[in-house]
Amino acid sequence: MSNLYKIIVTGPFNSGKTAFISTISDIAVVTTERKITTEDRGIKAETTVAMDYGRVELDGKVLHLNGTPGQARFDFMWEILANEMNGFIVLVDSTDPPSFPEAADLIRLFSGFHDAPYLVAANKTDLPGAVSLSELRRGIDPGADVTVMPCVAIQKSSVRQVLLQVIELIDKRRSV
Ligand SMILES: Nc1nc2c(ncn2[C@@H]2O[C@H](COP(=O)(O)OP(=O)(O)O)[C@@H](O)[C@H]2O)c(=O)[nH]1
Ligand SMILES: [Mg+2]
Repeated sequence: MSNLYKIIVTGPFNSGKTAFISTISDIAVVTTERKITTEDRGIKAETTVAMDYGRVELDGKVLHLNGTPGQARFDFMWEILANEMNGFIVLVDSTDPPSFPEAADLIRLFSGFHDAPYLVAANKTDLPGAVSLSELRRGIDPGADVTVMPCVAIQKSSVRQVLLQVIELIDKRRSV
């Protein structure tokens, strides 16, 4: 089993994606420009996307974390990125119910591209305005089998918990 995990960290604007990656990354988080190339009927198309990138080693496993940019462009470039990923985390700001529909859209978008394991991280649960996990689940309605877990992206132990959970989902998938 490979010890390399490519994970997308997505979520609405201000949900905590950059904080999540910065808190845990072993390297300084960089906003990288990535060149993405696709080929359709022999014609190569290339574009550059900017995304937060971090890397962390957890229990001997190497995780590459790619945070989607604030204003995600919902086009085929995301599909290409998604296709090389082993799993997704959808971060949601628990204090911002108006952002829940966008989180639901992101779940549909990324899970539609590629059948990779994912979970929903209910972020900012340390703040007084955070709604309960069950309210957040009702607002996003990800399906009964999808894990929704609390998260505080500015706390390393919390980010670690979320990542270990995603690794478990990916390993389960890899072993079947
Ligand atoms: N209290 C608290 N603040 C958070 C948490 N996660 C992110 N933030 C703050 O929320 C704001 C937006 O976070 P950021 O990572 O920039 O969101 P992004 O747009 O998804 O990259 C920043 O001021 C963060 O410090 C959290 O779990 N708890
Ligand atoms: Mg950001």
